[in-house]
Amino acid sequence: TQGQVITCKAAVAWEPTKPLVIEDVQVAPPQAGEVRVQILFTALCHTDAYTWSGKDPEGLFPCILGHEAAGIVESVGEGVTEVQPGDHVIPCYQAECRECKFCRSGKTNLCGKVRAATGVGIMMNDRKSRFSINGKPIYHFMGTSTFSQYTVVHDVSVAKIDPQAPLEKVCLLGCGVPTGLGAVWNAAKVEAGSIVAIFGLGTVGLAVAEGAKVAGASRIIGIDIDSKKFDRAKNFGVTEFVNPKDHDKPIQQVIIDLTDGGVDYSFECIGNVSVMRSALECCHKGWGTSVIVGVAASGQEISTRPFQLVTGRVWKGTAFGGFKSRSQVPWLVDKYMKKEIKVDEYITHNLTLGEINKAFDLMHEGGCLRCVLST
Ligand code: NAD
Ligand code: AHE
Ligand code: ZN
Repeated sequence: TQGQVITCKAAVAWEPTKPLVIEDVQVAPPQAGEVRVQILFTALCHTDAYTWSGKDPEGLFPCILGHEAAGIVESVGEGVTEVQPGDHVIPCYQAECRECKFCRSGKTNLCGKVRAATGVGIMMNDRKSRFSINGKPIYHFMGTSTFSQYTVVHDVSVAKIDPQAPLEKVCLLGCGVPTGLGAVWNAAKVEAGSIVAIFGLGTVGLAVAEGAKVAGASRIIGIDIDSKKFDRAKNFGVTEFVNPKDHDKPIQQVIIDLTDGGVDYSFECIGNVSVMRSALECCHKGWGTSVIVGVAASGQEISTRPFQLVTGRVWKGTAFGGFKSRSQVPWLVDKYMKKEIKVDEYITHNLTLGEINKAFDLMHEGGCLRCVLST
């Protein structure tokens, strides 16, 4: 198949909110600096649902969504040296070129090399899509488009991993789990003994809990409006639960009262701007740090009294948990193989690519964390 167009099945989002359609899609061969990957397993993340909803200012249609996956390199374009056909890989929506201003700064995991293209659903080389249906181009998404049996990604957007690792599990290391762990380890740098509050106990929030437990946090307070989330969260390290619906007071006041003045670190893992405010304001005066992880819709803005920051609270955010993707995803896979981090426990459902609309429906049910699709 090398050098040839591959026709395969992919789930196409033709329009916001309209059910995805499994189509025969033509996937062009990889050009210079590109890699064609056979996707074997892909999970769904709430960011896919967010873009599908039409609320993502970067959402373009028709497109192939999906960004949490694992597969095998099918072929590589000219000049690609770091991966070869047969390599097991995880596509990385946050690239790492190791050459751009961002990568060289040592201050961020964001990479500038291909971001301008991945934000508008095309490849850098010729500013075109590699996906088409009978000649009509279909946009890429986040530089990954994993809801397809084959995809084309930039070489800076693919991490080579241990071939022994089970792809049906480690696909989760493409987004949600690293995001939560890294929010704790890289963005907040939680110290042993800290008090932590987590708003939202989905996959990302539970991975924050796991990261905080590993970091030695003394109290891990989980906040969710769905009390059904609480039992499971204990297994990920959450020590106390608060449902805002059980209280008349603002949730930040409830947390402040519980913690003698506020928490050391808080994490917003929902994407709700009013919860982001609560998460900041439940932090302790003088040092409390709040990390925004949730993705809020287009047009939404955060606010607080500047006095909150004047008196020492810190507001920050993180993408992919601050992990440098190509360097650190293989390290996370190794940690999973050594049983130092959980992955299997976040997988609550397994379906096929053909059942993707059912998988999106499942996301809105409280019991679902990650649903892994086999392609
Ligand atoms: P999820 O929907 O599984 O989890 C969200 C949780 O928040 C649910 O348990 C829900 O019951 C709870 N919730 C909703 N409204 C609430 C409220 N007002 N107060 C308290 N709890 C509330 O989602 P997820 O997959 O864990 O993702 C969480 C967010 O993180 C999403 O916005 C997603 O887009 C974003 N995300 C960001 C990054 C990043 O790099 N920054 C990476 C992955 C996901
Ligand atoms: N396109 C959205 C922003 C979406 C967003 O913030 N994406 C996160 C990853 S979420 C993964 O589930 C991210 O990495 N952001 C940094 C980046 O470079 O995109 C919008 O609102 O415009
Ligand atoms: Zn995601």
